[in-house]
Amino acid sequence: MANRISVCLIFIFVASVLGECPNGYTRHDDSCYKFFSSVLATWAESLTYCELFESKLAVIETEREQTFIEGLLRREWHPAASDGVWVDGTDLLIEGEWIWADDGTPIKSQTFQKWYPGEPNSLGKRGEDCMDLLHHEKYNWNDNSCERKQNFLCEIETEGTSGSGGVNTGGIIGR
Ligand SMILES: [Ca+2]
Ligand SMILES: [Ca+2]
Ligand SMILES: [Ca+2]
Repeated sequence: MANRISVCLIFIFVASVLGECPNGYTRHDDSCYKFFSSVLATWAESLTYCELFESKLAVIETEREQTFIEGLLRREWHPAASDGVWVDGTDLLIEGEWIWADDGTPIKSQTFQKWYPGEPNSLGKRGEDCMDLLHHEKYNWNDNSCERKQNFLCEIETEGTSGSGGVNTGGIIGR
């Protein structure tokens, strides 16, 4: 029994060193992604869901990442899925100043942005302060009402070989 447990622990250890994704998550570059397409949640609820599974709402930093995400959402889309998919962007703190909630990075400081033309438009009396990807707008970025219940995309940033090509940068992690 004890042996089984230690074998099990070794597997978990090896898996985490190799940077494998937890069950249900899909790897792309240094991250793992999970599209929760059967849960409807407000933006804040979806953030909590992601945390429950050791992840965060997706932070989209590059065109390459956006393209992967579009493919993933398209593949897993189904007729009962919501049109919008929550990701981590918000301007809840200061209207018009979009940040990634995870670490507060201003989105305008990022070279890559993919707002749908005319977005963010903060529609309606109460405005729109949370970012989603709209299925009918080819998963370009939109601002939506944070209270809306819809599906969401979680991301785990794994450590290990960062950058492309798997260059060994000298083992900063785990030494
Ligand atoms: Ca990311
Ligand atoms: Ca807003
Ligand atoms: Ca909008």
